[in-house]
Amino acid sequence: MLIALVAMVASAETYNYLKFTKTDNSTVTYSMEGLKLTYDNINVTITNAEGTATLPLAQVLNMEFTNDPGATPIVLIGDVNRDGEVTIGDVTVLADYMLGENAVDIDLAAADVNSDNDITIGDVTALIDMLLNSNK
Ligand SMILES: [Ca+2]
Ligand SMILES: [Ca+2]
Repeated sequence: MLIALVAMVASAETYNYLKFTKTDNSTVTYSMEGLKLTYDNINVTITNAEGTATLPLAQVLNMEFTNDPGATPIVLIGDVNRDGEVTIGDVTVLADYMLGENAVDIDLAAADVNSDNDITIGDVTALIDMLLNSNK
């Protein structure tokens, strides 16, 4: 499977998107820009210029390359300032936003670190926790 996957990626340079069909027949499409796939026995991890997403392999029915638009934007949770990584800079930007600096352009989906559909001080705390844990 690994060899097949690598060959598919290598031959896919003319395609713009990679589409996964899941066992429930829903599909997710990812931009090929900077695309990299890694997987273990449980998950396939899709990394592209927009971020990283993980799909359980058990849910993947089919994978195909396509030129269809409509790529699913990948949200890197915690990357509030959308620079592709989660750093202390994201805490600063999120804190600025919390302080009412509404001119601050943040990625609201990425800022909802604790996934309660609201941007609160709890997300700042969760983001700091995330950073502390990633530095262990
Ligand atoms: Ca960032
Ligand atoms: Ca939240």
